[in-house]
Amino acid sequence: MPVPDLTARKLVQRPGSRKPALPRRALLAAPLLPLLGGAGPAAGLGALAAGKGVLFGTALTRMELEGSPGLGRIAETDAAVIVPGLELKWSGHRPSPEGFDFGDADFMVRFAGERGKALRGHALVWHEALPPWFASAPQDAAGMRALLERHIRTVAGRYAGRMQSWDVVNEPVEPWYRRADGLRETPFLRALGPGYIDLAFRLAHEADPAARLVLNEYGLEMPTEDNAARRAAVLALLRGMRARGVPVHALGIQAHLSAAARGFDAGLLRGFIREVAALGLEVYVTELDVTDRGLPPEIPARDAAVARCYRTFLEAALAEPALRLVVLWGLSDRYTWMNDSPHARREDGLPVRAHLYDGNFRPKPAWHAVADAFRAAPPR
Ligand code: 9MR
Repeated sequence: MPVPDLTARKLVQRPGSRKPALPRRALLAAPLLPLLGGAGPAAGLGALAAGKGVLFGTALTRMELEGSPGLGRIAETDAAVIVPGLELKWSGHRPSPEGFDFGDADFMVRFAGERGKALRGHALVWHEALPPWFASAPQDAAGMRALLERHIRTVAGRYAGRMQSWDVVNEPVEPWYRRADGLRETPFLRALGPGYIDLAFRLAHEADPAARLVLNEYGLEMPTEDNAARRAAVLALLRGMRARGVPVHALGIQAHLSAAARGFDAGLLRGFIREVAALGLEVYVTELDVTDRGLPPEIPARDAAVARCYRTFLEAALAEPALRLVVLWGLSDRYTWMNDSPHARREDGLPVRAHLYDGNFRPKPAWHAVADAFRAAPPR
């Protein structure tokens, strides 16, 4: 049986630029990361969230920032933490097996540093967004171990002290494979077995002992059988990691939501967050966005439903004190992966209105819904 196209991310990667890397000294001279509380502008969502002890921000890319000054302005206002959306993936800085090209990643680190923003790294190990040469790299245990060691030491080491957190392993779970442990079969798993996950976290911790280390996963928030299997696999994985003394600090719930989906169960989400917290871990919402696929075309109705979805989800998640970070997977409808995904894009061909700002960087009802959710949240 062929592997289903479960996530279907089809956007073309921007090839890494050839600009010289930023000297390490310049990186270290950037303002030290503002952690919880001190980050963000005087107004905006970042400040509202910080008032409740939550770090709030967005993913962005260099290409988007260079294409739209308006995007930089809203990010400056609302985000206290910036996540480079492409630049820290292997495809973003590994042009060849030998080489690293940190031009784009350094641009993003500078963008955040110059504005006093925290940074999160995404992602050290992911089965997607691998460069073309990866397929012909050694896939045996020794070869894969050497590849991971060099990659994580180099990348996490370069930005050590600058990252509030790192997504160390992204999307390791996929019940479709029917393994007892619920893990996804990836080149890393095939070469090294499930131990590749522990290995990646240990390497990341050695390279950047200050960063919070995150296991990031999707499909965890809905009361469906599929999501239940994912929750169970994630909990089992995290429990084992904690028992083995692996340096894992948080679970990242991606939260790619759908405004048309029915049956969201706040109690179930809160119960899951509490189970993760009971393992001694924090919980982050790492990639929040809301597709309006399946809703009628009228904009006011779509915007209202999307806003409701943001508010309902965040009110539930923020009610749990373990929830410490909320990152949106984009701020404006001008740039969204959802129009390129057969699962998230609209069937009528209209662009999705999935984010807090429209394509011209004007705030939508969703912006106010997120603000209201933070205002209503208990402090932590
Ligand atoms: O939004 C990202 C898109 O622009 C990229 O083409 C794609 C591959 O790099 O990744 C998308 O972001 C994904 C994230 O890295 C992991 N979780 C799902 C996100 C949406 O597909």
